[in-house]
Amino acid sequence: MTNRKVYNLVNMKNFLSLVIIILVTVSNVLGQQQIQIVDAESQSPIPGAHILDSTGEAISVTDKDGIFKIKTNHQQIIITAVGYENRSITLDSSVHLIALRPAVFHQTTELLVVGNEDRDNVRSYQNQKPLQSMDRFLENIDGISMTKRGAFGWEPVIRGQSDQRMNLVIDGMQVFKACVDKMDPITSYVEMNNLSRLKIDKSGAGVAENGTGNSTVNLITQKAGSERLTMDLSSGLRLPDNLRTIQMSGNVSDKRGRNGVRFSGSYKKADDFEAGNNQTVENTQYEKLNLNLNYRHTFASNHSVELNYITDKAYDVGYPALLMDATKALADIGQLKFNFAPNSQKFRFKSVMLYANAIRHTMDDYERDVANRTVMRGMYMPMYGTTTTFGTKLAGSATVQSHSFDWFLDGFTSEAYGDMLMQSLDSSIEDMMIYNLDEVRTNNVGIGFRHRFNLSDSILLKIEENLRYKSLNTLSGTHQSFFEGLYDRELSARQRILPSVSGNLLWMIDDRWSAGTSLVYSERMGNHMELFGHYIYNYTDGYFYDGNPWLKTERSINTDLNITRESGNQSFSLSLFYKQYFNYIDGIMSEDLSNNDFRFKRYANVGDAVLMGGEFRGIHSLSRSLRLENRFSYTYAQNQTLDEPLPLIPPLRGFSTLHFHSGTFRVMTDFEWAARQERIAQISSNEDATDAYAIVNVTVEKGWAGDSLETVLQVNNITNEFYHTHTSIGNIYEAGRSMMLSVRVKI
Ligand SMILES: [Cu+2]
Repeated sequence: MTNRKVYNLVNMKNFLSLVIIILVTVSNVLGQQQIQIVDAESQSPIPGAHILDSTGEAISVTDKDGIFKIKTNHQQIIITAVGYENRSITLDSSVHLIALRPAVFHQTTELLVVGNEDRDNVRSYQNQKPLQSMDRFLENIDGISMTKRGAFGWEPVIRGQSDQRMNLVIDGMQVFKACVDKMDPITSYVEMNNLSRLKIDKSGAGVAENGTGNSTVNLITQKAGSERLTMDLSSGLRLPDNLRTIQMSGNVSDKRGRNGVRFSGSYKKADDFEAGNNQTVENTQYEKLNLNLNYRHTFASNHSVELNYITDKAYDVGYPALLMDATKALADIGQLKFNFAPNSQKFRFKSVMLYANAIRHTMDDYERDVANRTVMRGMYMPMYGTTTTFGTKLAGSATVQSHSFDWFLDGFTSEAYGDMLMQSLDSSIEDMMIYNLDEVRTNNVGIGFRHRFNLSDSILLKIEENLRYKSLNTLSGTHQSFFEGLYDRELSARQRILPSVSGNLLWMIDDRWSAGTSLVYSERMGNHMELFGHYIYNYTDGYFYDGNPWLKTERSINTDLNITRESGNQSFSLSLFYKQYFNYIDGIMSEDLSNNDFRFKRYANVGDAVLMGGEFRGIHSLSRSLRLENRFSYTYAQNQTLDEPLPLIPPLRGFSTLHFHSGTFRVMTDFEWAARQERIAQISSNEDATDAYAIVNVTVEKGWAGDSLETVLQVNNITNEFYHTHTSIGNIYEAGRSMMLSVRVKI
């Protein structure tokens, strides 16, 4: 080797060392890592978030893109931002993105009820019990009541508003009932073992996403996880109604967690139940099968694709409050969703979803004594209904001139059909077919925006707006000419542009107290039944209803106020609301068509209505093993034009639960009560007053072998109270004392 070569090599070594030294120095000085803070739900950046060290000292704050820079030498930091839950994290060089979960109160009356996760969160509801039905679960949430027509398919009502005045969606998907008598509320398509979270927006302030400004319940289903293999099996028997249940769910995934499959299934069958007077309530039996399959693939780029399918079959469902029973109710609900990995581009997609669902419903009165009933005497009237819906939902965020906002696009098209065959017992009278809905098509497309403004360290303002185009039409010539004849005018597709807007102010007074207020303006076009329904029997007032395609849009303004206090082991929340409706849509009598046997109403804009009330919720940890929850809700609702209460409004009611747990032994005692309801509708409906009641339920759970085996004993209505709720149509009595034993195995 020549000297020159040795010299060069030494030089090269020095040079390399120098490069390494420079690189190390640069990475120490400049190499502060850039980390972005984003919203866990929308993935949009969170500006103004504070980064605190482990002593609580502020060390940085995020810029308008949610970005801050920090040395990543394994230090512990705490991130705080208005409207989000604090998050503590240990930094290392792999951390580039931190997602914050929106606080429970970030929408003043938005409530996130945890279905199957986080059992020990002071903010979450604990009233969930294994093998509880979705109906019971919903009924115990403050501000929600259930309209009942027997043992099955209760219809949720938020703050006195149901059906067309609220949004009920599954993973954000629009699903329309196929039964014109509302026997098939879509809550029945998600079983408790497939529920991840229940997102309840009581005020409807989340208009960007909900599209309407209506109160919203979103049933969020469980998705495939990265667990290699888990399995959960349970089975139970309840007496005296012989409810038999078998449920299973499981998850499998490959080693790297890139492909995951989750499946769940349940089968239930029940006979007639007994009321508190030990009498059997006829026609309360049911049988139901539900299956769900979810597949998720995560790409190397961290984008992911999900495929979800739900099928639900209910057979022989008795409806004691109605004229007939459901013989078959079928639902197929499918969804394909693409989730984009978070990035910091100026315009970005969060998710794109395509969905389709088909609901079919068959009901008849072949099991009923039609010769001796008061309505539709002397004839059978089997009915069939179907809805088919296709839709898409897109979500993302964008930054325009340093202003960041979330955007939502939503579109669907749905077709509804319903018929009724009248078969007279008198064979000389020919059968007659009536079309309740014939090729009635709903088209909807909407765009929504959500803006957040941090007015100060502790005040967050949220503005949301949505603009929708909705059209309703019937493609059937005969159905069209029926309405043209009834109203004596020419009918074309009914279409509307519907704006809705909300403002939401949140004030984090200190680290325990927060207050919020919101204002929502909303416009609603009548739905397919209100515009194009024909000869639809309403069980609450005994009238047959005809639609009115020329209804004006119903408008509403909702204000609400919320105060929440949360500390380590106490939390309480008080919400008050006031909602004013204009052009309220309801049925009015049409004397020209009515006679002694058949009484008819038509949908019309009847004037103004007002709803107000509130909810209180308190959760107290009394000791390490004792926890008390108290909930109350009250709604006052008045039809201002008729000057009488609106129908089917629950009275003051409450729910208290005492939880005791010691190791794997748990006892929950519920005390459920309602005051007497004397505010009844007698002009627009034919309600009667309902007495007060109180019942006690006890659940005892014991885990064995490290909680992998669990036994549950549930005794409901211990005192065998004979009662019914005000929202039970036809005053059908509730179940008396019942006892259920179930076993659950987790692998
Ligand atoms: Cu039905």
